[in-house]
Amino acid sequence: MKTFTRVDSKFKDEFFKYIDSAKSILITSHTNPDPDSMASVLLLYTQLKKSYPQKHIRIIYESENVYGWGYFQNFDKVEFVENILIELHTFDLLILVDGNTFNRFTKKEFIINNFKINTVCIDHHRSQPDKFDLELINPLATSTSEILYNLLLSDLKKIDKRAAELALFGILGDTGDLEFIDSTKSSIFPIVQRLVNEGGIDISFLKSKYAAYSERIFLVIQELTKNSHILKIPDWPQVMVSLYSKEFVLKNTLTDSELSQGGKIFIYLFGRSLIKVHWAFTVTPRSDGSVSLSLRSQLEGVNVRLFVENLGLKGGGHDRSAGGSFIPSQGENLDPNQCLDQIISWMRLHQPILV
Ligand SMILES: [Mn+2]
Repeated sequence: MKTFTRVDSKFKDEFFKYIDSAKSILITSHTNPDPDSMASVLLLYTQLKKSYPQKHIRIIYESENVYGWGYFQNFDKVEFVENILIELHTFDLLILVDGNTFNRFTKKEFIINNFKINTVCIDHHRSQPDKFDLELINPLATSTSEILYNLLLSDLKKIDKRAAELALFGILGDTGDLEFIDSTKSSIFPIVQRLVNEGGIDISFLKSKYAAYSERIFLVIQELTKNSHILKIPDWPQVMVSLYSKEFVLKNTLTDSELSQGGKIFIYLFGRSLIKVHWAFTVTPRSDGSVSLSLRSQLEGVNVRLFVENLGLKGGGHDRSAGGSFIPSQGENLDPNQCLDQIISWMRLHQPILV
């Protein structure tokens, strides 16, 4: 096992040794992909295919289909499956991006050592990583896309438009359109400058290609706004919470992906800006019977990554942006209101850990 925290020539040598010796490569990332996850798998695929056109490379997510990102190069190559483990034994190299534990890309229990496969991880999360043959984890990077820029694009004489768009898609996603940046992350600005210049990119035009939302998603945002309330629990910073009932989801035949998208827009718009309310989360019933949380926080709010981990949910993320799920036992259909009650009871018994 070799561990790196930054892209240097040693890491590049190691990385391309694995690529050179692999006959078939599986690129994957966490379930319910966000922009950085999707940008990372596409960027990796696109650049590797340019250098190794003959190699068998596939992008597979164990996730429900995702719509709305078809503008990006090679999005049509992304496969969404129910059980990625069925595919796993047909590859000799697994590259996991934007996640650093095996349970981020599959919900199934499995032991990686039972597969004859090399493993590479490229990520920027702070959570405790699993063991990979080669890993590069840099929690100071704004995004996995930034790391992949350094690995695949920074040495190029000129970055082509489609690759620049991908890298920018991921960076904008994980920085909240360049909002969540402090002095530890400001080295992203010259990268953004180069991507915008060489890609000839107008950011608002690019965003119109992937961030526009449908009336159905607007319905989700309206429902969340209507149902939102502020929770005041002793010792805890006030939190904005919103949820919707299973009846609302069924009546409007909303898909998991529409609920996620609406939830993210709601929390992005309203979750961190209310005076004296520094964190927020949404509670969402899912088609597989689970209930998922999406959480955002800011300074003076709660560390939402640790909140999810300490609550014992499946999931993870960053200190100020995380997600997690209550997993039902076989055949069970969890109720969002009961899950929220469970969270509130837990909060009453525990002390908050702030950002
Ligand atoms: Mn990321």
